[in-house]
Amino acid sequence: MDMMTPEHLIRQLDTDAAETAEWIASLHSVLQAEGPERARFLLSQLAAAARDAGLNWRDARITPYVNTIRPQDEAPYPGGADAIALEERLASIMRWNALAMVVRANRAYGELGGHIASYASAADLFEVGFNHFFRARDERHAGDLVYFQPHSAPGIYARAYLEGRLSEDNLAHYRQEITAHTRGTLGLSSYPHPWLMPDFWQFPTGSMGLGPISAIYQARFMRYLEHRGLVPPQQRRVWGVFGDGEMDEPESLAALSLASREKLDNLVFVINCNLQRLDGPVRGNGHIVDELETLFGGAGWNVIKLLWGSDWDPLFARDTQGELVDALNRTVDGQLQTFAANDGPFNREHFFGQSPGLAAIGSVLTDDEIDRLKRGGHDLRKIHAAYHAAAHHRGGPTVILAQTKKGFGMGSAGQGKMTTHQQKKLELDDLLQFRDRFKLPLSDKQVENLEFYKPPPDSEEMKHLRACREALGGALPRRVDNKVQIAVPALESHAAFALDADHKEMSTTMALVRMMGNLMKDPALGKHVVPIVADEARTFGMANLFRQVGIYSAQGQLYQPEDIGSILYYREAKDGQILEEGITEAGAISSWTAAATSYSVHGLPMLPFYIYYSMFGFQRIGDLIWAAADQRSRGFLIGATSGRTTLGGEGLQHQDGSSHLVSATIPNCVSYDPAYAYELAVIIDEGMQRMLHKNEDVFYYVTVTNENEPQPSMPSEGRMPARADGRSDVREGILRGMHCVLPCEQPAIRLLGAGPLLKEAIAAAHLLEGIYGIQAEVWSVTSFSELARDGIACERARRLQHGDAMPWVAQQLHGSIAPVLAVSDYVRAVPESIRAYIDAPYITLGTDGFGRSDTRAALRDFFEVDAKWICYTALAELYEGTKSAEQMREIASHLGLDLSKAIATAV
Ligand SMILES: Cc1ncc(C[n+]2csc(CCOP(=O)(O)OP(=O)(O)O)c2C)c(N)n1
Repeated sequence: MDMMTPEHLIRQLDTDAAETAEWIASLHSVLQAEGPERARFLLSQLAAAARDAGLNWRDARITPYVNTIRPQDEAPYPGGADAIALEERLASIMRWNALAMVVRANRAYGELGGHIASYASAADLFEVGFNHFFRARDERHAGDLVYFQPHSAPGIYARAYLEGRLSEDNLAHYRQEITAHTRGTLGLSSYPHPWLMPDFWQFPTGSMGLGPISAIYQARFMRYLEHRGLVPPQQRRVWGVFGDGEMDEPESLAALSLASREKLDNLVFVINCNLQRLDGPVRGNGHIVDELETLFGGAGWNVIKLLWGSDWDPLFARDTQGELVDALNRTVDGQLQTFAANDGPFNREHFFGQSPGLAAIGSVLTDDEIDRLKRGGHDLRKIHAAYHAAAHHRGGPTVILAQTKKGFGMGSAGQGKMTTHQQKKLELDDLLQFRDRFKLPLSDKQVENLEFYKPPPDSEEMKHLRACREALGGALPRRVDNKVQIAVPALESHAAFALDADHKEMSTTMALVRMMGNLMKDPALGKHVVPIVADEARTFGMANLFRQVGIYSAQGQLYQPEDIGSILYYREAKDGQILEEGITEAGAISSWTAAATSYSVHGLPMLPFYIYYSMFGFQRIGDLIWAAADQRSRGFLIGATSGRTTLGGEGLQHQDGSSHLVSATIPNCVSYDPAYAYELAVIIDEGMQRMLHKNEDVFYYVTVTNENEPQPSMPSEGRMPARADGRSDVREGILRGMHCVLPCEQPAIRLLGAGPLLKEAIAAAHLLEGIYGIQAEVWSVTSFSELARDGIACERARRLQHGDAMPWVAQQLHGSIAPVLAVSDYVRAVPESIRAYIDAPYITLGTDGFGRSDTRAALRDFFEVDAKWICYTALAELYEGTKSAEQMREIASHLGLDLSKAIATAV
């Protein structure tokens, strides 16, 4: 063990212990005589004097390895010792049922997996929350929001079982959702997944790190709604219980300063510091608690260390020489884990045996008592005191660093073992030991059969369990699927300029921002719109919104902005509508998710538009979008400055060729890459109808570009089949993925152009006709992914139901066998996704490879997606077998193309 801890060094540096003692005595007398305010003042004066003297001194920010809350400051436990005894029994029962659930599943099917050790360590942390703090939503209170550590899910199910919310049958189908469904029951998802258990889980946390950042932005969004007067202020809190290993994820710590900057005293993190992660210790050679104390404290959080149980208090009282505290300070986490994994005699020898003073302190305990010494996170009284202090803390968020034992109570089968995270099968002996350890009223046979246990309904435990939850508003977690509808304004009211654009020049980004501005003026919908940006509003021409609706700031605006004189000045306001997140796509998407789930979380539908550089969306924060999808988000993600060749000079890291490939993999994400402002208008309108009016759990990903071009009006007729009312249905084509923009009687080739490359396809059609006399038809493909999904569904329906379902793309291209050539500003895999549904030769052009800086024209030539390359590719297809290589080279040279150039994907 390394003996050179800071405290050890301090002892060595203390050249005048008597003088040190005098200073400390002075502090104590000030504290006693004049109280903590004065003591704090004096300390800050001392620090200032040290600074003036050039001492360059700074508080180490690490406090000793003991509880922050002194025993005498602990809030009394509601119900006292009797309640504690009942709650401990309940926790034991939940521990058993959670364990039985996992072991049973794995006895039957070894492949199912599951975790015991995480909940074993977190059970008491959860139980104090459930019994005394976590407020559920009822008619009086909108409820707290609780983020549950994902691997503890079995424990949350175990509680719901005792509460009568889940049946034994449900528990027996843990991690068997498909089988359960075939048996007419509900299976239990591995981790919190609102998609899979929509009446139960509110927040997905399975991917480490997403819970913490989401919880922070959720607390912030709660404040936003209050400050904008959209929900009444209530004492609501966001509680997040997370793992200490999980804190290594960048997202876990990324938004800490936002929480303190915005004084989010509605936010409490409980970090379950069992000192282990999956493979081994989180910080074997240090203290994760101290590291987190420094990080959270430095970010301005109120930090509460909850390390030792009440049975340690008398030991600390006897520690007059500070030897015990010293020993704890220098015992690193790897060693603490070893102590957790071993019994009383081992701990007496190796911990208390370090010095005669320590041995004397430990001598009052039997080996069994040493074995049972509790860590803070397993002591209900201490946990309650910490939660109480956190709930009453004002002016900022609180983190409780709760020390626990991983696999608590699993004995030699798991407690503190390196392998405990993966432990899901226990031998009978271990199970019997567990039963005895937690005094469960189960016979050996019942243990062997892994029977679930529920005390009789009129038992003291069950009465207590019910009374606690009733006092807190009912069961939790519970997701409410509100069906509140918001009237969607008529399309013409906000998008007439796009529908009748009449070749006015504008980019689709400009059109989007203008529509959004109009929507925000709508009397019914306006206040529900939440524009979100990550420091890019000006890039997207949104500066006018600064003035129109203001930028949200919890503090209002405490300064005179430099541009106060201008009409578009940078206006921050407490009731501002725009969420300007700064340079954090992870933060912005977390805000978006909070707004996009407000319909359920707050019973108040909101309509968020998060507008960002498309490259920094699915690629950068794809997992957060995946979690938002799981959470049944509703809103718009706007991938702006999108595409590989449209962003001109921005180059490799910025040019996006893949977001549509990724978005297509998210089942409830509806993606579009529109070319025209009127297409965009129709898509936004449909999205609003589906999300706000029909309450569908979908969200939209729409790419827009900043390329200014003449915008056509929406055609009043097209090639679409006439509807019953006689009008052609361009709208349907836009929404289903393609519509014809340049019809032709007998095309020799059909060109499918998407997004910004539609104009290249049209120009190619003119080249083909003008130079080569070849008739080409042009289609605007607004969504390859919608076409592909439809294709997959029809193909399956034909195979399984033997009907004649025909994919939309096949219907549209039906009646001709002319080759089809598709071009996209995204990788070729995007247009390739519809190949199976095209009954003609099909060729695709796309932008595989790295982006680079140049003009749009140069980039489109480089990626071989401009009008000339489309023209050449069409000719190559049409002349196949009829023109020689020499003739094709001549054609290329006539078009100005270099056939010997390197492929864009070359390395
Ligand atoms: C992003 C991500 N990476 C990896 C995992 C796999 N994983 C699941 S739990 C776990 C260890 C968790 O340790 P900790 O946060 O300390 O929680 P404990 O189970 O110890 O309470 C890991 C690596 C995951 N779920 N998410």
